[in-house]
Amino acid sequence: MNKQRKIYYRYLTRLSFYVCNIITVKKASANLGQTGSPRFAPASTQVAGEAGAVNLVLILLAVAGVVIFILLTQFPLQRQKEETLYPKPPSQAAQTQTGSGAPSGAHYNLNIIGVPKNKTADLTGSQGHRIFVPLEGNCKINLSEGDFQVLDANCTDGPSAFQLPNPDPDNDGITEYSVYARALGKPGGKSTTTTCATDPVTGEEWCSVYSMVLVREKGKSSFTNVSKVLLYVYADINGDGTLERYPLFDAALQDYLWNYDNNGLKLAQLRFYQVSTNVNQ
Ligand SMILES: [Ca+2]
Ligand SMILES: [Ca+2]
Repeated sequence: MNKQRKIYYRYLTRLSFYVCNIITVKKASANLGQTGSPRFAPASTQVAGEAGAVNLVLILLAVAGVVIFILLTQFPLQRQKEETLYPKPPSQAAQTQTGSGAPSGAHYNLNIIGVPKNKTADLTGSQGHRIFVPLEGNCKINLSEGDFQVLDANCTDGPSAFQLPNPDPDNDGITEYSVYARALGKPGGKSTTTTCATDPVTGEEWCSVYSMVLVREKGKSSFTNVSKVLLYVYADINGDGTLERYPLFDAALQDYLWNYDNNGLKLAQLRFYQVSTNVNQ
């Protein structure tokens, strides 16, 4: 029981005590009138009747007092408690997104920067969060399992390398993390990224039937969830007419990579968030 409520109950008890006291005093005075003046029987009956009426009024007042006290004390207390526990509705807090279309919160950022053919990529001042790709043409970003890290930032002189965690070790379609992407830079560019891997038995390379297509339109660019496209290979590997789904680093395939096909996109921005995505939907 909290302090405020204790005070209310103390006042309530005190009020009841006063009411009882008044009733007792009234009853006593009525009895006194009856015993002290036996000759005035009609008068004492009148006093007793008045005392009864006063008692009824006092009891009604006491009941009303109790009801008012309950209304005053209980409801403000409950409301205050709820406000303290939930400053924001939980559903609203969970769904909070930034204006960019990506979730809020900590994330790993990776910039894929398009470099014109006659320019060389400046690899100095690296913070390890970008990969240089040809502004026009194809490039392979080899993927390996581990903490988020750029292992080879230059994709203009051959394949580059990126490391990222296993997105769905049990392959139930619920990812361990999510990846969001958006196109930035001068309007007009476009890139297509496809996840591919090699069958260790036949040596055949399989590419997912889904690709991430980023187009730089004019104006504000928003993030979209590309987890299904960048973290899985969907292909009919056994030839039964149904697509198989393999998350990155599934043992059924090997040498996972992103095939980056650039058509003038200056900057593709990827963000990895510690939230899951259900790719079954
Ligand atoms: Ca999973
Ligand atoms: Ca199949």
